[in-house]
Amino acid sequence: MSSQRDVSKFTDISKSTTEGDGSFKRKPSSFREFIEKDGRFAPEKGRYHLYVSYACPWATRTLIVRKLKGLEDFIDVSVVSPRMGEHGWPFASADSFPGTDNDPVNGAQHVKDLYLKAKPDYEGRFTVPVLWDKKEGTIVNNESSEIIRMFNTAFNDEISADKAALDIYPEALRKEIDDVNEWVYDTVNNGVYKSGFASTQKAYEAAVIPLFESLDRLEKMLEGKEYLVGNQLTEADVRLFVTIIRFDPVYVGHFKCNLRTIRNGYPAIHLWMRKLYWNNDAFKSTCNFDHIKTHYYWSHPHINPTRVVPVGPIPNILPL
Ligand SMILES: N[C@@H](CCC(=O)N[C@@H](CS)C(=O)NCC(=O)O)C(=O)O
Repeated sequence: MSSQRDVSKFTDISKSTTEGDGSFKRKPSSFREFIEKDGRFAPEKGRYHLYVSYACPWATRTLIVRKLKGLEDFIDVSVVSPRMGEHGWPFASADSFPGTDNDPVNGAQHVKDLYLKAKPDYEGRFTVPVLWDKKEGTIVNNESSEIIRMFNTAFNDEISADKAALDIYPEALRKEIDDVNEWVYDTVNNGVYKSGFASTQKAYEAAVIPLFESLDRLEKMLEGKEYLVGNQLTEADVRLFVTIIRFDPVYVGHFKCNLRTIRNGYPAIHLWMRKLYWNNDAFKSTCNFDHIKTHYYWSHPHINPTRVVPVGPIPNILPL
């Protein structure tokens, strides 16, 4: 399964350009349907398939919530190769990197094939995660922030009572979670990309300074606390974790986010991250440092033309 249309300007990230001022602007996701009871996409066991990369922070959010909510038997997963090349994300059939899957649903060679099957005239980035509906043969949603909201509630009638009771977006904390998410997304989750993809000194500094101001702010928020919002695990923790876990191994070097490291500069964030990782398997089992490091250092030849992957830091994450 592969398309005839030339979509290389969308698949090859080294061909993507920054804005006129050298800054990186992320485009909004295109597929925005929801799994919901009595809706077009009903919460049926085995109906949906999740395509992810272990390397991608946005995709990893969905893997963490899938695991937290015990949805492994409801939604199967395929993991792409971390080496995102000229055709975008490849499946194992196109690049058999260890820990990579074939596509058992569509037989796709690359993630772009899924998008073009769902929408032959699609023009946009071919991103993961992709939540695929086997019944209609289309993409339900490719926006991680919405996929995790669906996973939080859509299957609650089908899963065990303890898993259904776990609510990472509880009514009483929504306002606070939304507020945190907003600045964390802009300056931290996307801030590392804005720093790393900036093509002028000015655009880089305009991203990296606010990034570290936000880390300073998060450090204060997490002092003496287990979780970011309230006294419970919420999606604010999930959304921040995927960036922080990649910080020292990748963003410090590859994206030039090197004012401080998490392990040496932010004791409260560092402890919060390690507790989530070492004490909760949903975080540890969805984290693959080999995929993470290989992806960034290999897939952005405009930033790292030699594709050499640094050996450190050793270890990738310190013990508790
Ligand atoms: N808004 C999307 C962003 C996903 C995204 O940008 N994924 C990156 C990997 S980390 C990707 O697949 N990029 C491929 C490309 O831009 O060609 C989400 O949060 O789900």
